[in-house]
Amino acid sequence: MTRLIVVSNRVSAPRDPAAGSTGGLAMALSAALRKYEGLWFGWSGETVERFTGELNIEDRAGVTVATVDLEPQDVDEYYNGYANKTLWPLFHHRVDLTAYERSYGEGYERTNRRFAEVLQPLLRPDDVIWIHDYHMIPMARDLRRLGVRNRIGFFLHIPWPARQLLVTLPHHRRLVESMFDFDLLGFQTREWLGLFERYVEVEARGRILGGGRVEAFGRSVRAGVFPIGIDVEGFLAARNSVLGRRTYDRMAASAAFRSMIVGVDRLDYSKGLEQRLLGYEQFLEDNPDLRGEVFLLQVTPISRDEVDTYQDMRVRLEALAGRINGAYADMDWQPIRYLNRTFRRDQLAGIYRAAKVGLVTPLRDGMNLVAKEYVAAQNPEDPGVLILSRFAGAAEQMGEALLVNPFSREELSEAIKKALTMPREERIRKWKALMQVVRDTDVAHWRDDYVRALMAAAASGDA
Ligand code: GDG
Repeated sequence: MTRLIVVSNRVSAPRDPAAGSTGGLAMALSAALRKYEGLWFGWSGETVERFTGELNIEDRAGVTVATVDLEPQDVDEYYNGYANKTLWPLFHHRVDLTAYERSYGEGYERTNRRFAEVLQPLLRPDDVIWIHDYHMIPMARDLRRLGVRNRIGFFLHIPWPARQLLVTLPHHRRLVESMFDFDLLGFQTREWLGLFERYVEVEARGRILGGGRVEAFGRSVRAGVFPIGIDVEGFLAARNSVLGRRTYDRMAASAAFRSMIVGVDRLDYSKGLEQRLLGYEQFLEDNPDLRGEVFLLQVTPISRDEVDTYQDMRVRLEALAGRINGAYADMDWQPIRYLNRTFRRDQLAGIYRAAKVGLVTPLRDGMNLVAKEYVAAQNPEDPGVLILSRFAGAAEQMGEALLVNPFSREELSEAIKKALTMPREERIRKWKALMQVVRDTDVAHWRDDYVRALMAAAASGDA
């Protein structure tokens, strides 16, 4: 029996799947594990003084979860350091925010090695291993060094950066070379795959072979595009649940005679929140007659608060939202409702449905699932309009949205006006096309497509 071994930095299998408060990805991966059997391995989120490699194994709603505690130094250097202060900003085109610290790189390599050493004894010869995201790029190399011959796949949830930026990273070749120890590399979009191929051609003098293979460093690897999606049925059930409906009613009442615009994003500089607020301010400035007729509900849970950049940004956003409200609000109207909190999934679904406009304007984003959730939550008879950044991976699939350049306040202002005044037939036509894409490429499709390709990928070896 082939087992699927899922590896990710955080293991987020829900203890109670019915609670539905965890993200779509966690639900999909747990469903995958129930389908194929296997286990989910990663960091427990806890620290211990000295790394022991001791595993905590538990059953979470039919999914076996194996986690390991890390040392505080690993968390500082590998997680907060290399993952969140080096690779995340660099891969989101923020060289200005990228930390080039030798200790971070060393901590990253050490921690990946530790993960590999703990996982290796758990593996059986038929297991297929699926490693997720930028935290764990070198892990296949470390597993191979320990003699692991199994199929190993990698999926990158975030963008692949332009070559000119990636080369600012010391040891960038070493990082990319380690990717050739996988059997399959998965990217969210053709654009990210194209940038990876370009790097390989120019920096590693590699070649793009037929059949989705890339050759360099004397080896070859399969590389393909697997756009991630949402659990559409699960999301529709959340929307139709008691709480989903109740939230919709509450928001619809709160928005009576006004149009709600919604944004939902982790507090992260990649999401373009400051530019979004400035674009919305421009819209208020350009359309005095529409002030009082709209409001923006911006749901922004705090994230990565240990990192200075995120704390600074939090302060700037608070000031910006406060300034815009101060300048434009009236005694019975406030232009922005800015919330640093989370909601349950069913509540979010109700909120999306009550919003006439979904504002999804990241400066760079691997895919962006909020765009898909917003579409899935709409009323087919009277759907809202999605405004989507052309720099989100989702834009490659969702061309029927109003695509914008999120750096331009004028474009944002015009798109908001256009969305608010779009005739119903046009909204329905666009929504149908978008909903088709959301359904056709849902999360089960992503998972099955990837796992099938990984099972079929020839074991890596010399090119
Ligand atoms: C990474 C990549 C890629 C947000 N606030 C609440 C809440 N959320 C949920 C959303 C959505 C998820 O979090 C965010 O997903 P995104 O895709 O928008 O963004 P990242 O977190 O940056 O995810 C991204 C993704 O991985 C998957 O590959 O698309 O490009 O950056 O599901 O709904 N959920 C709840 N309450 C909230 O307040 N329950």
